[in-house]
Amino acid sequence: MVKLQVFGPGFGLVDPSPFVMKAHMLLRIAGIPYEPVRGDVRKAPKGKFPVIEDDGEIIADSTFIRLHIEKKYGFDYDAGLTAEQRGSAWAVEKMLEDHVYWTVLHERWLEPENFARGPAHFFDGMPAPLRPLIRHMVVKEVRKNAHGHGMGRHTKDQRTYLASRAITAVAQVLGDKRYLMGDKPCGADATVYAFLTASLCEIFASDIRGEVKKHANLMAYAQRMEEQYFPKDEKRAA
Ligand SMILES: N[C@@H](CCC(=O)N[C@@H](CS)C(=O)NCC(=O)O)C(=O)O
Repeated sequence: MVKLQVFGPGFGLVDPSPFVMKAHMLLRIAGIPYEPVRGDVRKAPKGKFPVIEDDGEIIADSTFIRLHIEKKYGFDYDAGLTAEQRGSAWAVEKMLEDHVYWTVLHERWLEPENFARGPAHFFDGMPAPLRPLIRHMVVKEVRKNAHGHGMGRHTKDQRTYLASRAITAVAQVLGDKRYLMGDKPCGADATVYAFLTASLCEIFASDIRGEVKKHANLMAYAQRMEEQYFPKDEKRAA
């Protein structure tokens, strides 16, 4: 069975990482049985999760996981879509992974109150005397990465503006459809679900959550996807 290496449930979510949630969804949409296993991200081939192991093959990165599923299992996530829809779906996905991801990351890791509520606890298992040092080092690394990406160079208002434009764009593309591109899920729905759910996480003080809540269609979508792909019992177990 496919093994999906994950951080494991956290922040009331199936996984604190939107990219790991996306991988869960990709496997579920394709109907591939899999087992989530907690791994050590430092040992991941690209130093990031998600990673899957499939019959001895290791695939790192959510997009390459999608491509692997398409190739190995002959599952076309975007079957039935026009070329224009395929292009739009891909663009929506990459927009979320660029602007919304880095804004969520910034809110969670680089706003001290949010950090204390969430990511700080990732280090609770470490020896107490080392904990503050390790937290400090990891936050420094996150800040460096956000700066390197570019989103970390903006003001908070500018980041929120860019994220809110992305969220509005998703709402505009979704309209009153059941899934992003129509009446069946496509590849980008895995990403849309993952990033909306991450943005809506209740434990953080978040401007992005407020932006998502402005769109009734996105709220209904997130709930529908949750009920369809992450039934309540399983969520509670998480
Ligand atoms: N491009 C990657 C991004 C994955 C990613 O950024 N994962 C983050 C968690 S959200 C991670 O594992 N970070 C660990 C680290 O940077 O040390 C994908 O699509 O899978």
